[in-house]
Parts: sequence; structure tokens; C-alpha cells
Amino acid sequence: MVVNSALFITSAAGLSGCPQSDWPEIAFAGRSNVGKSSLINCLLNRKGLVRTSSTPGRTQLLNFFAINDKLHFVDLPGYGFARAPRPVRERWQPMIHGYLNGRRALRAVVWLLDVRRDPSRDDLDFLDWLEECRIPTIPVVTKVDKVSRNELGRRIKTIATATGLPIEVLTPFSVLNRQGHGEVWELIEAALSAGEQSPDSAAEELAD
Ligand SMILES: Nc1nc2c(ncn2[C@@H]2O[C@H](COP(=O)(O)OP(=O)(O)OP(=O)(O)O)[C@@H](O)[C@H]2O)c(=O)[nH]1
Ligand SMILES: [Mg+2]
Repeated sequence: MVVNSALFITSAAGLSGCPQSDWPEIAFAGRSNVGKSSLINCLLNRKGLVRTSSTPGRTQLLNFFAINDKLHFVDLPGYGFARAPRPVRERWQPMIHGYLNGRRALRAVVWLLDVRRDPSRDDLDFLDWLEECRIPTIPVVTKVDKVSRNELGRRIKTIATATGLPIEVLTPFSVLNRQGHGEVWELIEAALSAGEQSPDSAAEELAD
């Protein structure tokens, strides 16, 4: 997709604060510090649109971005930041679950895993939950510039085994050299096209 415009629109603390819109939506999820905000900036070719940080737990709300006046990207707050204050951690679950369960425009979740870390309990619980909710999932392995080519193959295998996902669906990504940029966009565009044909959206059209 050629990105002509990308704008921050709003932050929401839950489903009720999300923009009222029928634009299709793609959300980005993963543990804190995995590189969600960096990946969104990279996909949009914008350096500082989404705030990134080396401090885990920086993004604590659902942050909405408008792409080309027809698509939303949503940067979700990361899970698994043990050092965040308890109220922040306790708000996370209902906020994310409410959004993922209730947001009709959601077409897919781009789910990020750090190449250097074994998937955590939080990661596996989150994947189970996406599967239960039948949300199309685009798994991406981030920060692959931090490992050698040999090591990358080994890490991808380990991640595939731990998650039960086939190796082929794990897309390696790096914001430093833009590896994976084209593949992730293709997967997003495929999810958007599939969503256009889903019975859910057909039913919505009939009701209009
Ligand atoms: N080397 C390298 N560093 C990366 C890459 N992607 C992200 N980072 C770094 O990882 C850190 C965290 O990145 P963010 O994009 O802020 O991570 P996040 O998942 O949005 O974090 P939270 O908002 O706290 O949940 C930053 O210091 C980034 O510069 C990558 O592909 N390669
Ligand atoms: Mg972030």
C-alpha cells in the first residue's frame, strides 16, 4: 500500500472511547518493548508518528492512526511489563479484551514476538485468546537485526515449536533495515481483502 497520509487521531481507554467509524482496522499487539510502535512507524514510513521508548509500558492506551483516510491502525498497550504499577496492569486486561472482542471493524491483529526471547506465558495466553476469538493473526518476529542469520533460523524454529505455529507464518522483521516491510504489508492487505468478503461485513451491508 502506498501511504499518502498517516495521522494520529485519538487515544482510548476502552471500547467505548474508540472512534465511531466503519473503516477497517488492524491492531498491533505483543509484550511490552517488543517493537510495536517502531513497526508501525516503519510500515507507515514515518519516523516519529508513534512514540517509541526503551522503557517498557510506555503505550498504555489504545492509540488510533488514520491511514489514507480509509484504514485505522491501532497501537495496543503491551502486556507483561512486570514493573508497571499495579493499577496499570489491572486496567490492561479488560481494556484489551473488551477491544478485541467487541470491535467489529477489526480485521486482523499483527502479533509481535522478540526474536531473542522465548515466548512467555503471557504470549501464549494471548495467542490462545486470539484463536478463541477467531481473530485473524499475523505473527511477526521483531528485531531480527540483533541475531546472525544462523541464529535467526534456530530462533524461528524455537518460537514455532513454543507457539505451535508453522515456521512459514512467522515473518522476520527489522526496523533497522526494513526487512519484512513488504511481507507484512502484503499480509495486512490480504486480511483487509478477506474481511471485505466475510459474511459479517456482507450482513452489515445488507442492513445499511
Ligand atoms: N535493533 C532493533 N531495535 C528495535 C527494533 N524495533 C524496536 N526496537 C527498539 O526496541 C525498543 C522498544 O520499541 P517500541 O517500538 O517502543 O516497543 P513497544 O512494543 O511499542 O513498547 P511498549 O509501547 O512499551 O509496549 C526501542 O528502543 C526500539 O528502538 C528493531 O527492529 N531492531
Ligand atoms: Mg509502544
